[in-house]
Amino acid sequence: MNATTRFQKNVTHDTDETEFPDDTLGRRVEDANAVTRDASLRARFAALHADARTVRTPLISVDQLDEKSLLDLVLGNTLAVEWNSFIFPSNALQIADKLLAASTWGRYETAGADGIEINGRALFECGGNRKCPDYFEKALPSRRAVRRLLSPLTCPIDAMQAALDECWRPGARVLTLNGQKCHVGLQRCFREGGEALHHNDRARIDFAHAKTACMQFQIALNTYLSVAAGGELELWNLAPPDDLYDAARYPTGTTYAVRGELLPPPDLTIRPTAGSFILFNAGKLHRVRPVLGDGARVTVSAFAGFSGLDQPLELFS
Ligand SMILES: O=C(O)CCC(=O)C(=O)O
Repeated sequence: MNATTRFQKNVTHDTDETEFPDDTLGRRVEDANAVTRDASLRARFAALHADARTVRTPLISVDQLDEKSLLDLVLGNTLAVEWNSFIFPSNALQIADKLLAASTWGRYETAGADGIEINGRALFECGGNRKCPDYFEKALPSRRAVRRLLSPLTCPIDAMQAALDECWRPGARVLTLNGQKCHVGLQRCFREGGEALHHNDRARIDFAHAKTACMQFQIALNTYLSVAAGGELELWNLAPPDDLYDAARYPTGTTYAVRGELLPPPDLTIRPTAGSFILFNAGKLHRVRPVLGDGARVTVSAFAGFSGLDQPLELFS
C-alpha cells in the first residue's frame, strides 16, 4: 500500500484531528516550510528589484559601439547594448557553418547545462583547479585556429576585442591569470530544447583569484551567428547578493541556476538576430529561453571583467 492510499483511508474520520502516518505528516510540514521559504525569497527578490536604480533605456541599439553606450552599460543606465549589423548576416551564417563543421564540439560538464553544445573551454568549468591545464594550454592555440579556419572572414572574437579596445579608454585585453592567457571565444550551439536557466556569472566565485576578486562584474559579450525559433535572451535588473542567489538555487541537478518562479517578470526580452553583438551585465540575472524546432542558435561568447572606469576590460570565456 502506498502513502497516498493510506492517507485516503485515514481521512474517513470526519474530524480535523486526522491521524496521518508519520511520513505524510512530516512531508506536509516540510511542504509548508518550503512554501514559507519560497514566499520570503520571492519577497527578497521583489524588494531588491523595487530598490534597483531605474534603467532609463532598457536597450540601446547602436550601429557602431561607442564609449557612451559602454559607459551607459557599466553605469547601469541600460540593461543591454545591441549592435545589429556587427557582422553581415550572410557572413555570420557562413562563419556558423564553418565553426559547426569542427570535430571538437562537446558539451558543458555542468549539470543542467549539458543541453548546450560548446567548442572550447569555459573558465567556470575549471572548478577549484587553479592550474586547469586543459583550459590554459589550449587558450591561445584554439583562438588562433579559429582565426585561421575563418580566414578571409573576420574572426568575431577579434572584431569584438577591437571594438571594445577602441571604445574603452584604458583598453581591452586578454585576461592573464597566474601568467597564463585565458581562452576568449567560447562557441555555443543551442538546438531544440537547449536553454540557459536563470543565472548570473561571477568569475570571482567560479575562479577565485586576486584579479577576479577585483572585478565589480563581468560584461557578457555574445555574437549571434545563426538564430532559431525561441532562444530569446531575458534580462533582469537584478544583481542578487551571493546569499540570496545560493538560497534560490535549484537544490539538485541544475544547481548553477536559480529557480525562475521566485523572480519577477524579466525587464527586457531580446530576440537576437544573425550577425548581432549583444553586451549586458552578466552579474545581473539572465536566461536563454528554450530553442524550438530544428534551427541552431550559434554564438561566440566571452566576458569582459570590469574592475573600474580607469581599468582595462579583461577578456575571458
Ligand atoms: O546566449 C545568450 O544569449 C546569453 C548566454 C549567457 O547566458 C551568457 O552569455 O552568460
